[in-house]
Amino acid sequence: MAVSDHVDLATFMAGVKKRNPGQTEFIQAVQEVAQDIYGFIDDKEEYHAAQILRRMAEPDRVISFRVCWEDDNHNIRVQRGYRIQNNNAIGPYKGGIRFHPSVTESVLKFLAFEQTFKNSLTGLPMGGGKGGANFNPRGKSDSEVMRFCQSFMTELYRHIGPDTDVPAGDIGVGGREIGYMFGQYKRITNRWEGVLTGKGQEYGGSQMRPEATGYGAVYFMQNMLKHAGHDVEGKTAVISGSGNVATHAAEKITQLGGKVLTLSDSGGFIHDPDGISQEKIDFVKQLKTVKRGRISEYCDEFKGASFHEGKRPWDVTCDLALPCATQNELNEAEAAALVKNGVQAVSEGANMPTTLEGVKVFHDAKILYGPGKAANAGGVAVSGLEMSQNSERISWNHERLGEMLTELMEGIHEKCVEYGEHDGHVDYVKGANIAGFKKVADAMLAFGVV
Ligand code: NDP
Ligand code: 2IT
Repeated sequence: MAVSDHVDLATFMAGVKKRNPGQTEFIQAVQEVAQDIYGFIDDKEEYHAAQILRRMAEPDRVISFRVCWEDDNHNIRVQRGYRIQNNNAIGPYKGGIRFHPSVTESVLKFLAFEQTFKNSLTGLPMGGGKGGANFNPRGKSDSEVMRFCQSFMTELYRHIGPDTDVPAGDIGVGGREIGYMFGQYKRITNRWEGVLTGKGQEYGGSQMRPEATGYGAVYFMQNMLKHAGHDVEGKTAVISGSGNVATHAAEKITQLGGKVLTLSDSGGFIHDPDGISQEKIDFVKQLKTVKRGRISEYCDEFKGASFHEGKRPWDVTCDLALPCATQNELNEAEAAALVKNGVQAVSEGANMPTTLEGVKVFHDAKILYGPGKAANAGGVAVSGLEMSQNSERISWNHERLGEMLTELMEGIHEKCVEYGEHDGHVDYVKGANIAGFKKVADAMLAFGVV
């Protein structure tokens, strides 16, 4: 009989900090999960005895590699690439690839850890992984991006596969980059298979995948509001970011009769009191994915709007807030400003956009707060559907996928309510953490000591 190692939360976290020195984002993500899981497993000795949480917080594999490429001026450039394979208990590793100068092992480990819970919540058979590189696509030519993507895949291909690990997009990785990487994988392996998701419609991509994360985050918000007896219609929304997630979140809020007031990028935010209509959203999509310009250019086009350089949008009074840019973009003071100005619901399109202190402000104020691992799971859920379509060599239509996304987000909301509701209030963080944990943990118990 194994001797139980039933350490308390503080001792557990001290161990995580000691084993991952300086990895602040990773430690933050584990802390946020561990505080809920400790409450849940308090009377469940089997999880302690099998060291389940400790095993989940130790990635199965951290792969790090050199990515060498040549820029347009024939300079040789060297970047660091990664793939973190966190946990494959319930399915192949699955999660995006991020190209951004801020990418470090800590950032990708936090994302792979979060992804494990998120993917479990979808109910689909996907484990958790994440990858990326400290490559900055901004200002690079298409051929530079292509050469970088090809070099990145020249190492990555040996670690992935449709039943092993299936990457997708994330910050700095959209349709263009996925195309270059898929082409290189196919060239090296001579296999056409569903090894990446977020592919173009012409070569096995799923309908609804581009929209899925942003739409899903709004559906999650809609579900939270509905559960509390409210609706999106007629409400004002503040959104950060202006990439894939932000623009599609803005689109769905607008379609549901809400009014979007802001969008942002790393240079600042734009505030449009008239509301960011579909026509304006289309302009932003074109600006960001084709022209690859800055959000400040919005104000040259639409005169009623103002640009706030170097600022984030959380001081703008609103009913709904959707952080859709990056981690730790909403701090304690900003959360307090939102609450003071009467925000009703926050739905996180980004991963861990709110600091631990900010989350506490939302928690104490008892507002409707949907954490990223639940609220933005629509993207990876439709990625899971893309994998199914590729395996079956068929494709489903837009309408069918739209219905499936709606149902998946309802299912995730229900799981959060099941594990997070207490005295008429839903703690969505707790609900998401426990529901996500339980499925992976029970699968790990079934495997014994591996
Ligand atoms: P994009 O690359 O399409 O857009 C990213 C946006 O965030 C840009 O507006 C970018 O501005 C801004 N941004 C990035 N880094 C920073 C920063 N350090 N400070 C301020 N703004 C920043 O990425 P996505 O829309 O795909 O991703 C946004 C978030 O959503 C990320 O947290 C991602 O992990 C998460 N997510 C994405 C999913 C997907 O399917 N794509 C699925 C689930 C979550 P700039 O152009 O100035 O860099
Ligand atoms: O954070 C995320 O869930 C993503 N970037 C999408 C992952 C995926 O595999 O579609």
